[in-house]
Amino acid sequence: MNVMTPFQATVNLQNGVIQPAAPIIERRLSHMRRMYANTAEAERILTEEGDRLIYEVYPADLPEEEGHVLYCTTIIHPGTIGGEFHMTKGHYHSKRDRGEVYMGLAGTGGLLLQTEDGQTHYEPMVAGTVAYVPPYWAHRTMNTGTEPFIFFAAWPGDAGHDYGTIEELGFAKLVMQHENHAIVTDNPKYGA
Ligand code: S6P
Ligand code: ZN
Repeated sequence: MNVMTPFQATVNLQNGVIQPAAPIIERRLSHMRRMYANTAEAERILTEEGDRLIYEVYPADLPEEEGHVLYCTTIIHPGTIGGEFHMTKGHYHSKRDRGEVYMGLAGTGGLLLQTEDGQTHYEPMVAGTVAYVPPYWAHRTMNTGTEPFIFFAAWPGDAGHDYGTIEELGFAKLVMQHENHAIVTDNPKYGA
């Protein structure tokens, strides 16, 4: 039996920084240039404006093993690409029957979910929203506001991440800016 020493960490509720944490993960537009529906606009931004920082993840330094509960914060910076809100790559868990809990800490955002049998769902999130990702649902978050959107996540240590399925197929829905709010539209390229 491998007994870990208990510990605590601090989450800064204003900027999402966890201390102590493992090395920060940065996701820039170049890491997800084909994930935005308007790929021509993504390429234009990369060429003319540079490689935008879309989001950052502060992961807890924990073993990715059955029995542990992993956690992190995610900070999605505000902005749009061709009207589509800045978002995470999104993934299924490799073990599809592993769920997850999200809690909004600051800003305004959304959680887009879908199943492999074609169900889709959208939950708006603000500070204090606890959003549950049940087993079998792919999940992607987006910043639908004008300030950084920050949330905390906790999930089973053996869940794993399957990014390839989303990279290949995308999400069936897009979360777009329409005047001053978010609307969920069909992804014209989904399944194409
Ligand atoms: C992990 C959990 C989140 C995301 C993070 C970044 O299971 O769902 O911590 O990893 O929000 O999103 P992504 O899709 O790049 O992992
Ligand atoms: Zn997840």
